[in-house]
Amino acid sequence: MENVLSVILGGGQGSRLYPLTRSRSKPAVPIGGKYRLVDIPISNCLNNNIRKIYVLTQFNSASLNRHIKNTYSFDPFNPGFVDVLAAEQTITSQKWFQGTADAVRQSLHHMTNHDFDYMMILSGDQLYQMDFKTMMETHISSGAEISIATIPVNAYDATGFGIMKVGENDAIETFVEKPSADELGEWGSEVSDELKNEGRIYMASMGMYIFNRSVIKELFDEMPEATDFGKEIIPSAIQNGRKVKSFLYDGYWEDIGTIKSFFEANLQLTTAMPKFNLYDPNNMVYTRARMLPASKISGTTLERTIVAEGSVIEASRVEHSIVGIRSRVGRGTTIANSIIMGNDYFPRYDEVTGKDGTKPPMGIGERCYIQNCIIDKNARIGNDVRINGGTHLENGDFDQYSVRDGIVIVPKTAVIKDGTVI
Ligand code: ADQ
Ligand code: ADP
Repeated sequence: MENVLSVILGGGQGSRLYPLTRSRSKPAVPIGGKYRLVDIPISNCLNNNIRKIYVLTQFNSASLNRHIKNTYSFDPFNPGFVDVLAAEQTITSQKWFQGTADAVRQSLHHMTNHDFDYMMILSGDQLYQMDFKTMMETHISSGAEISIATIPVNAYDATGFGIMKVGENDAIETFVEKPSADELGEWGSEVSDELKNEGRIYMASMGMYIFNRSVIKELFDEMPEATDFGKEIIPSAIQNGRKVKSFLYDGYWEDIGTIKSFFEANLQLTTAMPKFNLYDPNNMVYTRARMLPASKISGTTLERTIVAEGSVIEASRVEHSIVGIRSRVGRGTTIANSIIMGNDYFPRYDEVTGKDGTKPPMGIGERCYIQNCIIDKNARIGNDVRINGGTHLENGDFDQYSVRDGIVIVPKTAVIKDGTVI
């Protein structure tokens, strides 16, 4: 895999994950109590021995740069790099990344100095553990110019993906980006009885591509106006007779680009046997090694809950929830179906003891009830606060919180005063 360079598409405006992306770029969004979204594709690369990695992002956030700098270091005996490339103005381009292909096109001049034969393009908002080595071997042995990782999906999901028709020897014959429900009829494929019974007859692109080095450059030259892989580059490459192959994947893979899918994928991690395995020594998920004390828990019943390090929990009950690094939860509080992202630093002693007195300390106060909620980092939730998320709440952005699909999001550093009811 030494001759593979990997490019992680870190996101455009990040509007679907707003307000989690209000003050950080999408790859820096915290997940699983102690990781960041970008740790997933980077870990997949490192576990497959891909060690030249670029993360493309629309805006340069301090927390992303800090996280990458403090987490991924290599040495002369095992060389490699993880570099963030943010949209930048140059003599030839004054614009932000206009789409996925445009992001790669605008960043290409940084990459061509490196020695590589294949470019692997990955999305920054997916949860999976995948064997890239087999995909690479299949790409080479089939003589493909482009390979696309493929997963069978049902009709409901199919309209949100690039859908393809696959012929003999896994050759992709046609490709349409996000077909409408009316168009779907003609896009089904012949699949096994098991998949047919599940209704998964549509071959969807996972947004992961391998391009031969020369091919990506040629395609950009042939289509100078194209800005998107799914909408333009891939369908045209197929039409122009390029050898484009499908690599069928049958493991766990989840798109986590929306608040709802992000929320559900996080809470899935709390089940006894999660589909995404954080305990697999052969598929480690790497993140920043922080020097944090172990968590301290007192008088709390914990059910299906992940508690990250550095936390002090005195709640009555926490259930089906993720409690992130350096969290603080006061006495008598109940938390259910929620993600508490934790804090970036430990609050000062006088804040926690209330001697400061200006606003509630960072963390969650006493006697609160919190359900169906995402509480971002450094938020201050006072005492006797009641947040009961659910579909009875309307979507919207309010003073100190937002609602998406019944999930209440308290953004980073927001303050919810004592006694508030949402
Ligand atoms: P989408 O995920 O809808 O479909 P898109 O929104 O373009 O496609 O995002 C792909 C990835 O690139 C995401 O990680 C996104 O954050 C990132 N990205 C988007 N715009 C970017 C920009 N301007 N700069 C940097 N990064 C950017 C794609 C394919 C489909 C396929 C699905 C699978 O187009 O064919 O089915 O992925 O999820
Ligand atoms: P982590 O990876 O542990 O989440 P980050 O580096 O993203 O950490 O965030 C920690 C941030 O919090 C750093 O920028 C750090 O300087 C900042 N920080 C630490 N202590 C304080 C403080 N007392 N007040 C404000 N910010 C702080």
